[in-house]
Amino acid sequence: MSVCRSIVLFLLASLPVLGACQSNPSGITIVPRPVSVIAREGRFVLNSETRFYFPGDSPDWEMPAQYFMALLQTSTGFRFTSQPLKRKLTLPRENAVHFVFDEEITQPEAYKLEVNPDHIVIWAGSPTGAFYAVQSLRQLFPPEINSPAMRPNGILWAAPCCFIEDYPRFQYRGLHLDVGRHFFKVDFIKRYIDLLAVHKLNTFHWHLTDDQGWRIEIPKYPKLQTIAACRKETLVGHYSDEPRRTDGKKYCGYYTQEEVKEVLEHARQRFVAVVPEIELPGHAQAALSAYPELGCTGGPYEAATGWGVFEEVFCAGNEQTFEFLDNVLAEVCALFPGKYIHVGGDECPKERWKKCPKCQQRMRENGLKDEHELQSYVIRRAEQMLAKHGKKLIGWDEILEGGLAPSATVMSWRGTEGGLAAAKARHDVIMTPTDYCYFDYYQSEPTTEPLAIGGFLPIQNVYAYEPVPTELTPDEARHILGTQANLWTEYIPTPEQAEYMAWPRACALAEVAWTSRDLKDWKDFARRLRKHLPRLAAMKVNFSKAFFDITSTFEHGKV
Ligand code: TNX
Repeated sequence: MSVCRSIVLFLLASLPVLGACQSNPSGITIVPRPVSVIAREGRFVLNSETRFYFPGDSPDWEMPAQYFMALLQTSTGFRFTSQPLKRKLTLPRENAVHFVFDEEITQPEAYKLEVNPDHIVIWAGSPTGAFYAVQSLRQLFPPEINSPAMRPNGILWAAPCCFIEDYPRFQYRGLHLDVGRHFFKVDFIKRYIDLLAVHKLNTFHWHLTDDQGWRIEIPKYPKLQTIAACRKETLVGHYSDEPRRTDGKKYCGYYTQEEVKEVLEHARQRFVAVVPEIELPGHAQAALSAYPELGCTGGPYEAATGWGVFEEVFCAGNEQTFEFLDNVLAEVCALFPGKYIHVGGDECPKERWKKCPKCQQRMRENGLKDEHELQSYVIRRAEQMLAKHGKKLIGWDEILEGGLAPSATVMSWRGTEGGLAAAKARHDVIMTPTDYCYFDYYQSEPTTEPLAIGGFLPIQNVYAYEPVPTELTPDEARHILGTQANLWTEYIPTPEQAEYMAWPRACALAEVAWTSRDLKDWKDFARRLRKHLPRLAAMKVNFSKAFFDITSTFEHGKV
């Protein structure tokens, strides 16, 4: 192509795009759906001579470029060269992928992407946007590009020419993993984060402590590692099964601080924020097994071996509890660079507090009228502990019950009411209602599925989710930061099964979180997902095939 034509195309591509909502009948099948995709004639073919250029004045810009090159090199076997450039790109070079800083793109996660027959250009206002452009771009190549091993020769590494403009609907796009009920090793956590990033999800909520195990090393409290990280055995079958059976096998696991740092670095390179969760004042039985003086009765306690909600919680009348929480949260704040720390707050039975003289005294001294207010007192103190380290508190919607802590962000899980009330009170909200966001629920006919907790959440229900309740005024709606799906692991003992439950439902969640509301369309999503699943297959993801049951039923007109 002539230099002149390159310049003209380059300028053309920089013009605002008309018809942003145009449907996209081409072979371009990106998930989540971008704001605008314009298919053009021709294709770009990647080969061993392709070069990569990125802005040379910030190390962060090298990250998306290196990420993309590593991905391509693994599957194609090509060895590429990259080169930092001065800020302004004057002329796109031939057979090159250019990462270009564009100061006019002010939304930090937005990008523009142009594929031409002889070059590719990614424009973004920040490396994050460039990273998301890479995630779209990889979906233009054959699915084998995602392979973790080199593919045999003979694949034409071609991407169709197009111009894409894109930015997210919500700033918070999360996926959660419970490592308390079952423990997942660092390699799997990294892979989980990889898959989040592929789908432009930007937050990993790491549920690190629960009744059945404490999974993060806190050097100041070594018994959290030697005692609280283990349970003596695990329930077999469903928790409602009679008679109750256990496996008799000790079950242990925790992450060292070094391992946590390794995960955090991995997440940083994928522009994923990690929100750690330290459960308080409920779901604390494992912690109490190590430090029984923090419970109302003094114990003894042991980490739970089955599932459910347990009465043994942190004692809210005991000042030692607050000292412990302050020290633990200080270590957690020091380790995790993000702005949020999740402190749980859910499912905290109040039986112990009702009978505990210290708790009752605390209530009298502080003018708290009931145990719900005592729970709010605990959360408020946790908020102050976090504020010392410049962090913000997130809690499950139970934190509303005795009055909200002043700047708490609410994760609404028991339906949307909690989120609604919090947004009306001008608190930030993350929507994660069970009916749409609980990936521990069955996704297909239970008799054909591995044992799960119950419920029924097929992928089309996930897709149908609308996170902003209609009751909110536009001003209140601004407090809905986004949405998240949760993967509770009572019935998910292995990495394979965790993937099975998460994918492809998380593809639907990603589209709910990323794609503009007016572009959401189940039929179009289903068409793209059919093309997307081979990409997940190339990544060796153990995704569920339940989607095919649903779509074939749809196509045969039975639903
Ligand atoms: C409720 S969601 C819980 C979890 C369980 C989950 C099972 C939430 C804040 N608490 O402890 O694992 O249900 O679906």
